[in-house]
Amino acid sequence: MNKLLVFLSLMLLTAGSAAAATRTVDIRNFKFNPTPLRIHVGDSVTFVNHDNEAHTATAYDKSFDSQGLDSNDKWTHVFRKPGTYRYFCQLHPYMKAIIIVLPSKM
Ligand SMILES: [Cu+2]
Repeated sequence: MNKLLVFLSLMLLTAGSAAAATRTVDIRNFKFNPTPLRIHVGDSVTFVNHDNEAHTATAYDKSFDSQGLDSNDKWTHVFRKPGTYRYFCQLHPYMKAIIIVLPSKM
């Protein structure tokens, strides 16, 4: 019985801690992947350019901008406000994607 209680307490503690995650958006063949990407407030997103061509990850609302990423460059941004973030590549404006930031897990 005591062991069960300890186990249940640990489960609750684990579920209650909102550990920030780091997710990756791969830029490959002139596409952002995955999109849409759903994350939580406090999570980080690392953009990785796998193309032999420079790209940017730039929010339409200017809330983030990777600037130019050359081949194999990475850039990380922490999302601190919930919302739907539409972004694109300034060098290839037809490259568009979405990150949805949900409120933090309680
Ligand atoms: Cu591009």
